[in-house]
Amino acid sequence: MESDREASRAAARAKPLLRALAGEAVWPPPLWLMRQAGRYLPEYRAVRAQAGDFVALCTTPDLAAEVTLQPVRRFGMDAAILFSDILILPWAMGQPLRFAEGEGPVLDPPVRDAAALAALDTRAAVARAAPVLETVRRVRARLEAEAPGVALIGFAGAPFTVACYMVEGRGGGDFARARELAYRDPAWFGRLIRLLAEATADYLIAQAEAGAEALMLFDSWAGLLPPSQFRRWVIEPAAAVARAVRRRHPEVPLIGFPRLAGPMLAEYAQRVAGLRAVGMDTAMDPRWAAQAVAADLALQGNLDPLALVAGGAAMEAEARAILAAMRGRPFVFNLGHGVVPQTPPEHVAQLVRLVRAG
Ligand code: 1CP
Repeated sequence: MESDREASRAAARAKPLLRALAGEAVWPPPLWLMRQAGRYLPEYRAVRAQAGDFVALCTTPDLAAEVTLQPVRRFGMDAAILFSDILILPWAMGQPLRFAEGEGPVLDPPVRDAAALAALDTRAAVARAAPVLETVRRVRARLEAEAPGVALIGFAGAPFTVACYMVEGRGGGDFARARELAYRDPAWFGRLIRLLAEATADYLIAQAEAGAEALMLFDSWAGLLPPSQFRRWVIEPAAAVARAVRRRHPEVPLIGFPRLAGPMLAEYAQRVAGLRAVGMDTAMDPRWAAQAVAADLALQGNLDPLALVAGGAAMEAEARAILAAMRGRPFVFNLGHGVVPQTPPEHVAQLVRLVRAG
């Protein structure tokens, strides 16, 4: 038993991603890509066709575990990210979700009043998400057996971004209705945000207990907010989620990603206590982030997904500039946003070779 425990501690120490998140300037840096599983991979499209719809894929542990592992197998990434979606949590709280072909996610009916809020069942959410937690267990077991240096990342959407989709009922726009409601009825919007912060913390804690070794909070639409609203709806809820997760699992590092935060990234990194890393989006200057964010916090990012589509010398120059800006500090190489469907898989392999060469 004791030697088992020591072996697992040694394995954790040997995982480059976990070392970087613990504040070590691992070089060459660990690497994974947001949306590394997805339509740009033929093996993903094959499983997706087998699953039928996207929610079925996310809630069928065999298939979700398989697509989670595909990019790790093909490219040798340092992390697997659970294959799921940020909208699985509202779905698990009882808001019907579908992914219409070519149309993106639809949450119908939208949540816009007190009655809709009261109808959400936050207590049942973790139980309804059981298939996702089973995927976490299976992926972790497979990684331990087949790729012991690879860490498993669990995730959730941050309350503001998830609230945007719940209020609007769909993606694709600028979430004007949700942002207006936040001004018009902050008491109501605040109740939705608080409810989401609690459910998100419970959901992340459950993922950690199922075997996730790091957790990421995606706030994709944080950059739509002015500073006053950013503090209230992005920083405060992230701090509440981080506090709750840390109380239960101080050993599991949390990565925050307030996309398009611009200079507010510095305040976010400073005020969300307990974060181990912050994500840089495509628009962020890594040289600015390196001086704006504490030296013991890891930075993650931020190659333009379209440079990855282009590949070749242009991509290499962009990736090298990021590496040069990050050298000497804890860093995780990633994109500034998710891999897009038109990305040639060979360009991902080219990027992995370049980053591995340091
Ligand atoms: O196969 C398909 O057609 C579905 C496409 C797809 C995929 C592969 C969607 C629909 N979601 C996902 C997986 C996904 N989503 C992951 C899996 C792990 C990985 O990274 O490999 C993750 C982490 C997400 C997170 C997610 N979903 C975010 C946050 C990150 C980001 O991209 O900003 C957001 C905003 C969503 C919502 C969503 N889900 C899917 C789409 C097309 C969208 C965006 C809708 C919009 O335009 O607003």
